[in-house]
Amino acid sequence: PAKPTDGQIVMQKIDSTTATETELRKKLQRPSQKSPDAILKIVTPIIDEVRKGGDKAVLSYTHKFEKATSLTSPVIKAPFPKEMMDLPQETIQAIDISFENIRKFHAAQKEEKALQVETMPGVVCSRFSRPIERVGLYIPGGTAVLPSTALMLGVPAMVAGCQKIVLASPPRSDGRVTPEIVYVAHKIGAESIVLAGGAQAVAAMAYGTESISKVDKILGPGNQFVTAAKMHVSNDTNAGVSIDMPAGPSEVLVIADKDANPAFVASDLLSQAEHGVDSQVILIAVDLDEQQLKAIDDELHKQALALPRVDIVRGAIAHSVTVLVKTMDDAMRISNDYAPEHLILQVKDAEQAVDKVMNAGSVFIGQWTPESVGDYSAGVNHSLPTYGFAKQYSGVNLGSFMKHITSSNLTADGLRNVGTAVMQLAKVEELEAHRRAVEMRLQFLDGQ
Ligand code: HSO
Ligand code: ZN
Repeated sequence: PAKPTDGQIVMQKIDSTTATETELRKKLQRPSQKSPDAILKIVTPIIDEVRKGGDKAVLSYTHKFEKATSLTSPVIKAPFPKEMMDLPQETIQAIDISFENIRKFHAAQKEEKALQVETMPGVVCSRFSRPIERVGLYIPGGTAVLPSTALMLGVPAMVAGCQKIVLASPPRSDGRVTPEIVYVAHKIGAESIVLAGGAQAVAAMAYGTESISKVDKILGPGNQFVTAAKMHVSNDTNAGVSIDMPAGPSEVLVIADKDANPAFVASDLLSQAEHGVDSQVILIAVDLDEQQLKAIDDELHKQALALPRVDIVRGAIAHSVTVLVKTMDDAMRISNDYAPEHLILQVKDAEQAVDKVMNAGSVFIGQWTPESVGDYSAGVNHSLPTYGFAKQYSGVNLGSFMKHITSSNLTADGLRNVGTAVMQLAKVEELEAHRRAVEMRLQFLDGQ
């Protein structure tokens, strides 16, 4: 297999037809994360400080970590001043278009009416949904500003009908929030923007402070400190807060066959690689010959060198890999086992291949669908399960901002029909009050 040579930006290769399962698994392992215990040791005292010290504690962390020493309040409340969202017309338009597409796609996820089933004559079970009342949306700072993440979390929260939407994002060192984020906050009707990042922002929203509203659920991606803090507060029954899903570094898996354009394939791999040195990109090459593989390698190298974030790309590519397979079935099997956050299908019958997708956060079908369209504007959500969690989690969707409530409604006949089963099971469990609650009513009916 080719090794990254001097300066050459190239992915390692593994031939699945000669490698063992174990070798393949090893190559496809995600870059390892710091131990959760080590992170928790750093995060727990910060959470405790915020619980005790409220606004003052949050502010002092922001002074320290964000160097935003001029800041005098850890939060700004709506209505946000116009001058905080001063943006070029093209940016406003881009946000507006994306907002509308995301709104449409998530509005279509609404369940119009309650589900109702008569399980036995006179026994009616229903299920209906209600919005989570207060949500906290974490928008990471770091190496890139991410107003798109504010859209991906904020628009579904708005569509779901959450009454209070709190955004949190680390301010720049001048104490300001990115104007694009303020504009999105304004459009989704956010109540406030917490000017803090990391564990301190998570703790502030989980417990509330004098001026920061407590929320019921915290969503959004973040670094290992944010993730650890989210896990910590969601485990604290006193906080009464839940979270969306465990977050890890971004990843993409591209399946390409002879039909794929090498330049397009390389561009998709690179758009995910530029997110961070810990990102991982996988190419599954279906029955490509030496020349076709080289064409992709050459494109990757050439395009990477022309990128402003080439250094980040180098880091990501160093633990990324090309897997050679013979058939589309092999490709799908490996992909389903890896469970990528993003799956890109640049193959002949891309639409048909979708039927075989078992595990993936979001799928991008065919050569005209780069991942970037989903990252920003198509309408699908970009807050997706990483690190193999696509095996058991869905990405953020309308349902992430709602909960289901069930109800039962029985007539007298309904109770007569189901009562015997209830009484018998209560007897088995030796819960006499349960049994009598039914028996008493049935006797009452008999007496009528
Ligand atoms: N690809 C990222 C989302 C994103 N891309 C935000 C650009 N901005 C999620 O994995
Ligand atoms: Zn992206």
